[in-house]
Amino acid sequence: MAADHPSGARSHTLTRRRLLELSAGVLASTFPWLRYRARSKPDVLFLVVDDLNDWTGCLGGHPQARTPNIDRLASQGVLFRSAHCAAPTCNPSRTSVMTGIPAAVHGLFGNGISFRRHLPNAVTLPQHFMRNGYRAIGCGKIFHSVVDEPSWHEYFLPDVRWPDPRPNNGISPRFDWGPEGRGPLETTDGQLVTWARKKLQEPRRQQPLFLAVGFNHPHLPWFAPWDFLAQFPPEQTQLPAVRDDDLDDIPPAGRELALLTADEHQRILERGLWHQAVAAYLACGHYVDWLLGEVLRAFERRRQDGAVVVLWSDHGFHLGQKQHWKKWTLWHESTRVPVIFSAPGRVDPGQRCDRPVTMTAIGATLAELCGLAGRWGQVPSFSRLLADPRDPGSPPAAIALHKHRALCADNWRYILYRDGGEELYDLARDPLEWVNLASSSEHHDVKARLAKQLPRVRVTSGGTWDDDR
Ligand SMILES: [Ca+2]
Repeated sequence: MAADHPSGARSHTLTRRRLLELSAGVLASTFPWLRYRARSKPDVLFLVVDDLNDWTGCLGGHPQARTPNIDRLASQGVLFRSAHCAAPTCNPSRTSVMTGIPAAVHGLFGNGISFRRHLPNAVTLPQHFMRNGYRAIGCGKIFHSVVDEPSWHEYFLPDVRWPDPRPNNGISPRFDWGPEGRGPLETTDGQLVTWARKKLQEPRRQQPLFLAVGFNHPHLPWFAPWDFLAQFPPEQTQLPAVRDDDLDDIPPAGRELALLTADEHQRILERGLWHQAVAAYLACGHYVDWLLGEVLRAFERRRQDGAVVVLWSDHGFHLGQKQHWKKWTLWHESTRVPVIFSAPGRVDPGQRCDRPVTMTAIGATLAELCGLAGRWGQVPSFSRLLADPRDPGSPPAAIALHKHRALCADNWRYILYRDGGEELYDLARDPLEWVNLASSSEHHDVKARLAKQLPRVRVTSGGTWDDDR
C-alpha cells in the first residue's frame, strides 16, 4: 500500500515517472514519428513567399502551375484552401501575420512605413518564440523592407541581384520578366537556400529553432534561371479565364481598383505579351517551389524528429483577370493564398480545409501547435481546424484595404467599399467571381448577415494602401 506512506508515495511516483520516460524512449526508437513527444517544443521552419496566388498544383488556380514541393508539403499536412491575407498588399499583410493584429486594427496600409515605427511595442511572432526559449533566426523578406533586429538572434540579407540592363520586355524595369543568367543558387533567393542549409548543418543546440526563410519570388520582376523559364513556352501557356464584361456589374470603387493598372493591361494587350507574362509568373512560381524544396530537404531530418513547417504567401496576384495586374483588390486573385501546416505526429497528413481562415491567425495557431506559453496576437487561432478541418466554429476571414473591406464566410465573398458600393459572390456556383449578386433581393439576408461581421477599420496614420504603388 505505497500510497498510504508518504515516502512510499514519492517512490511510487518517481518509479512511475521513470517508467513513463523509459517507455517514451522505447516507443520513440521503435516509432520515429512519436519522437516529437520527447522534445516538448518542436523546431519550426517558417516559409514565406511573395505574391504567390493560388496558382499551385494543390490549389488548382492554374492548370499549368508546377509546384511539386508545395504540393508534397500539402500532402504531409493540412492545406487551407480558403486562406486569405489580412490585406492585399505587402506591408499590412506581413504586419498582420507577424504581429497577430488584424489590418483593420493596426491600420498600417502604406508600404513606405516601417511596421516597428507604427507599432513600437508590438511583440512579433519570432519574439514570442524567443520568449519561449527558442533561437529565432531568419533570412530574406519576412517583414516588409525591414529586418527588425529585436525579432532575431541572427538574420541574413542576400545581395540583391537582378539582370541588367532592364527592362528586358520593353515595358518597365519593375514590370519586367525574362531569363536570369545566374545559376539557381546564385540569385538573390538562391543565396537564402545556401545560408539556411549552412545553419541547418551547424551542431544542434539545446534551444529549439525557429527558422524563417522569406523568398522574393514570384514577386515582380519575373526573372528565373533559364531552365525554369524554358519549361513554360508562352505559345503553350493558357491565359486565365476572363469575361470581357466582368467589370460591368462592379460598383465604381471596385472598378477604380481594377483599373489602377489599366495602362499596364493596355500595353500587355497592344504588344501581345499576355501569354509571355503568364508564362514568366508560372516559371517564377516553379522556381520558388524548387527553392522551397531545397530548404525542405535540408530540414528533413528535423521533420522526422517532429519539427513543424508552415508555408504562406503574403497575398495573391492578378494576371489580367478583371483587366487588373498585381494586387490591391478584394477579389480572390488578390486575397487567396497557399497556407500549409505540416507537423508529423501533431497534425494528420493529407487533410484539406475549406473553412475560410485569415492569415492574421497563423502565428497564434503555430504558437499553440508548438505548446508555447502565453497568449499571442489579437485574433483566435484556427488550431481546431488542424484537428478537424470541418470544424464549423471558425470565424470568417476578414480582409481590409484601407477603408474597403471584404469577408469570406462559408461559400460567400462580400465586399463593402468605403463609399457603400457592394459586391456579393456565391463561390460554390461562381468561383471566379464574375456575377455580382449584391443587388439581388434574393440575397438580401445573406448580405446583411455578412455585413454585420465585417471588421471596423480604425482611422490611423498608417498611410493609404497605394502610397507606394
Ligand atoms: Ca462581374
